Amino acid sequence: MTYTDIRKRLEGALDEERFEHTLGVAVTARMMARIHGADADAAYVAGLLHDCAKNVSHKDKIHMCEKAGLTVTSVEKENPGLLHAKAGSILAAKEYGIKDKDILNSISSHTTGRPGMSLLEKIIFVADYIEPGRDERPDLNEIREEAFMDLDRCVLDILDMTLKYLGDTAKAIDPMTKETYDYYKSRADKG
Ligand code: DGI
Ligand code: FE
Ligand code: FE
Repeated sequence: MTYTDIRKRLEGALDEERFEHTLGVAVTARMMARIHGADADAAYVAGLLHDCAKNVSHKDKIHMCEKAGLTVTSVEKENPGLLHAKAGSILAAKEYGIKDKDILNSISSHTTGRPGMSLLEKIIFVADYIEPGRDERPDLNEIREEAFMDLDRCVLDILDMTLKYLGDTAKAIDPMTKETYDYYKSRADKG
């Protein structure tokens, strides 16, 4: 599929706001890839597709993941919104013809992160948070600077804010979010 094919298909699969967000993540990821020495085309495609399963029903997401042999955890069953990441990587492979494992992993890990993310995974994780359409947080300017200067620090700060936000709203914390935080925190502490 060409970029245009992917964008057209996504435009049909997502609502307008989500499609705009997707374009924002794609161009942000492409710029970050240039700065950090990652593959800019891979970053663009991963950015485009990272939320491709956002409008899939909860039932279908669970079904897709189980059919693909992926474990669906109890937290994911109770918060099926989390599953748009794993389901997205399945859809990206099946419906958008993506074969690159690093792109598929970047889609799969974009919501909770995971310990030991690749450069591309970190870029997508961060680009999702800082794309220009997301302007609701006052502390985003600092995070946006970090995204280009110190990627690991930026990943850690985003996880920190996400955990605080989840705590404030009393939403269940996915153990993977906490594990990812602990991993990047211990690396930062080691210097
Ligand atoms: O899909 P997006 O909205 O672009 O962004 P995303 O994939 O990062 O999803 C954001 C949502 O995911 C946000 O409302 C917080 C939620 N989230 C992230 N980590 C966790 C989580 N929700 C739960 N319940 N537990 C988590 O650990
Ligand atoms: Fe998402
Ligand atoms: Fe997103």
